[in-house]
Amino acid sequence: MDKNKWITSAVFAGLLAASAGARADSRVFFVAPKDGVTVSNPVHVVFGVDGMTVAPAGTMTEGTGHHHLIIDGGPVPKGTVVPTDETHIHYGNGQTETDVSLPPGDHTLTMQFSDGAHRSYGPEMSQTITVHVK
Ligand SMILES: [Cu+2]
Repeated sequence: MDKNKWITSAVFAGLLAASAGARADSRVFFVAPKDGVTVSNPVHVVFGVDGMTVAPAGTMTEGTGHHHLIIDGGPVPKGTVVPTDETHIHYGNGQTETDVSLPPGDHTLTMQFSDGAHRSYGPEMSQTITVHVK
């Protein structure tokens, strides 16, 4: 009985440690575009964040990070470095808005907040929306 209680406590402590990267009340969200809208190129994207601070890549201060836009992908697992390619765009100067051109049709846009070394804060610091490009 005592042993089980200790294990439960250890697991709980581990969960707390694992979530230390982002505060529980932090989130990111698309200010624009809105989920489900029809847009035309160039698509103006505005990134929002609550509970953390945008800082240029290389800044390793706790509670800071920068935005990434992932086209037709999904969130990057916590602790994994966000790839750099045509569908994973880094805003390492601390930009909070951008214009992108997308092929006509339906696309998902995922924003992912990551630390100064581009390590993802995980799905809880991401948001995915769908847009229809004319
Ligand atoms: Cu990055």
